[in-house]
Amino acid sequence: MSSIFIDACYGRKVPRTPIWMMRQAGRYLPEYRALRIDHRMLELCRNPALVAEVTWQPLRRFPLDAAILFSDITVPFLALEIGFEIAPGVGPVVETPLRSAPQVAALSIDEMQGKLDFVAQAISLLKSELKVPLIGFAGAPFTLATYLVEGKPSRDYKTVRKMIYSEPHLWAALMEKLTDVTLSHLRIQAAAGVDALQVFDSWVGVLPAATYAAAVLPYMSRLWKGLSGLDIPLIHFGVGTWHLFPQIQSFKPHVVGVDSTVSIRAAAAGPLRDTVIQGNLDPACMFASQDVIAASVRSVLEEARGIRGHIFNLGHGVLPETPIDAVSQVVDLVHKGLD
Ligand code: 1CP
Repeated sequence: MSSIFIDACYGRKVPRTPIWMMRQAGRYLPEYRALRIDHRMLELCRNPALVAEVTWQPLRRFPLDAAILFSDITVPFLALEIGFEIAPGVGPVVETPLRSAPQVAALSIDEMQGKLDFVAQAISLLKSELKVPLIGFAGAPFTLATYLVEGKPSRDYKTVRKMIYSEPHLWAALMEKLTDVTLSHLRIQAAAGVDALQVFDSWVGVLPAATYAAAVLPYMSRLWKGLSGLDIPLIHFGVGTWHLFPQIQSFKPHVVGVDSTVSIRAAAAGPLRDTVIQGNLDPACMFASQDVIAASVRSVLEEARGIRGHIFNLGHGVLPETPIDAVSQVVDLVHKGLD
């Protein structure tokens, strides 16, 4: 498949900037909300035909340059037999938060592949029909740990941060297991035929650089080494990670996704000079007038003008209730490019 998205991931010259949006499937689409009336979120994720349908929904409306598999970073918890649900309007909620050595020791990562067969089936269905690349994804070990240890979405990740400093052996044991979980989750998707993989370390930006170096980087380096045999581009994404860019660049992702607070130009001239950059329109701007949206898109494109490689995206996911016309306008503007 020839694709400007894949070419851009490898830093090859492309005729225009490719675009896709994190959370391009989801609650801002009425056809998604309609499906959710009869199906819980995890039920959608486990049903290959419904996964394919939801993945397709944004592509029927907008000429996006890539699709992203509809799933969630917590889906491997199903294979680990961790009791959890995805609570509407909240996010992942774990029945018994994981905070002790016996709980970590009891996590069984055997036979993940068999238990996540529905993921591979959904990918096969999609690959037979999609005309654009399909991005698979997984949560990075730290971000998975935030849900398992805190037990629910958090603002400050206090329990996790306390564990890192006070119980380094427990933390290391948990990260070892979760690195294997992330590796399996990604390998299953690669074997089923996805064209690129994105690793979401969404919340790791809360850690100081020295803590990341000691408590996260060794596992991310092992993860990236474990993926090096795959012949597809690998994307890293995290929020608020400017201070971590040198360490993130050290394991050599093909692409680094950046949030809306990052100056793409400054990152490309400094700590991300060796990678392609993905981002970073503020998703909130899509609630404004057409003029404001146009100026905001232009500003991202101008920041990225002349850098090694750029994939247009938002700084984080599409917000629920984003006007559909705004999404459409952004895609069209990026396709037209700067004059
Ligand atoms: O319908 C609903 O109520 C469910 C809302 C929802 C959706 C649509 C959740 C719960 N997850 C998803 C899908 C999802 N999750 C995708 C779909 C593919 C796409 O179109 O992009 C992806 C890529 C994810 C990945 C994900 N899940 C991340 C990483 C991306 C990010 O936003 O940083 C994270 C952190 C999660 C956890 C999660 N799952 C759901 C929510 C609301 C959350 C975040 C909770 C929190 O704030 O901590």
